[in-house]
Amino acid sequence: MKRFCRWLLLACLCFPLSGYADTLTLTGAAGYHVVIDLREIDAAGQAISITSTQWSGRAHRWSGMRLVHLIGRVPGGPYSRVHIRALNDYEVDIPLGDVRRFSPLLATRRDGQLVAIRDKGPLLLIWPFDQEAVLERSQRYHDWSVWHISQIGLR
Ligand SMILES: Nc1nc2c(c(=O)[nH]1)N[C@H]1C(S)=C(S)[C@@H](COP(=O)(O)O)O[C@H]1N2
Ligand SMILES: [Mo]
Repeated sequence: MKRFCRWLLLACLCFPLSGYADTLTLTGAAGYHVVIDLREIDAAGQAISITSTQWSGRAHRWSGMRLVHLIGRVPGGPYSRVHIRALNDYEVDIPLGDVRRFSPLLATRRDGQLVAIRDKGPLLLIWPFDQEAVLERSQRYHDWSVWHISQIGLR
């Protein structure tokens, strides 16, 4: 699987103009496993967050879908944590309490444009840093600002 992810990352870096780069795998209890085309998230994507991040000095208009809405679709539970994995094998485990409290955005677009893999796309988790001062002060929300997202699993 790791080898496949590296291959996929390489393929996407080589063909950055081929449009949507990837899919998102969503998993949950009792073997729940769906592969979602990012087009679906983009189409659902009327949620917006205007904020700067640690990687962009200025504020951008991010659009996509609230993570809470996506995980609300997953049957089973109750769940307490969401595990997020990226194309570069980076992974984090976020308590659902933080997700419900700050409602981070699963962003497919920055200022109206799809985000290329070489620009930390195609899917990024954006916390509302400019609206909630506490996020900026705590290192964990920086650590939880995952880009290159490829898998989300509820636990
Ligand atoms: N896909 C992916 N997302 C990631 C990381 C990573 O290595 N890969 N690093 C995380 C960490 S530890 C931090 S602090 C923030 C900011 O990273 P940067 O300042 O190096 O851009 O991105 C987070 N998101
Ligand atoms: Mo970090």
